[in-house]
Amino acid sequence: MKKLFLMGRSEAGKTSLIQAMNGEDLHYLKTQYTNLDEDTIDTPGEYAESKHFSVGLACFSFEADVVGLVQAADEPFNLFGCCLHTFILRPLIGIITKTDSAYANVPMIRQWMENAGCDHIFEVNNKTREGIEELLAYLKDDLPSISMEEAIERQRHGLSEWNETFRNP
Ligand SMILES: Nc1nc2c(ncn2[C@@H]2O[C@H](COP(=O)(O)OP(=O)(O)O)[C@@H](O)[C@H]2O)c(=O)[nH]1
Ligand SMILES: [Mg+2]
Repeated sequence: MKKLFLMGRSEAGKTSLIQAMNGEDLHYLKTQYTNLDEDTIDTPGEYAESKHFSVGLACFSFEADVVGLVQAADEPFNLFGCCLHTFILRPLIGIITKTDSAYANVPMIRQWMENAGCDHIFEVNNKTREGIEELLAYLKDDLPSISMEEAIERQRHGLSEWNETFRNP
């Protein structure tokens, strides 16, 4: 299973997403500090909201296999800039929560996530667990491990280490 690191503003639904992935009923828990468990890393939204702390997110991401950008479908503004994937040395995926919200604007959040450079975008409702199976299916397998030489070769071609389309010449 790929280890998933979650980042996003407070109330985006990160902690609830972990509860939904674990098959638990949602129960509100303020995230006071970074929580690590076997398959996930949950961070307080305040990290994403402060320019001083946000650098820490890049550091935590090194502990993970995949970085999940979490944004609720009814978020009124975007905290994350374009090409976010360029300073994170992990695959970046987008997870849109609260798709059930009366104020949901999924196409707008998708656009933000595409601009950020997300490889895959998942839409979930943590309350009903809709969309959770698709996310779990993506996370199911470990990332293929490659040798140092192969990693250097991919970097030489300007490709990410996990790029599936790369073939050795
Ligand atoms: N309607 C709806 N509410 C959600 C969903 N996910 C989370 N919430 C609610 O949003 C609030 C904030 O969720 P939380 O997981 O603590 O956000 P975090 O700050 O990103 O960890 C809680 O009251 C959750 O019950 C969802 O998919 N749909
Ligand atoms: Mg939380």
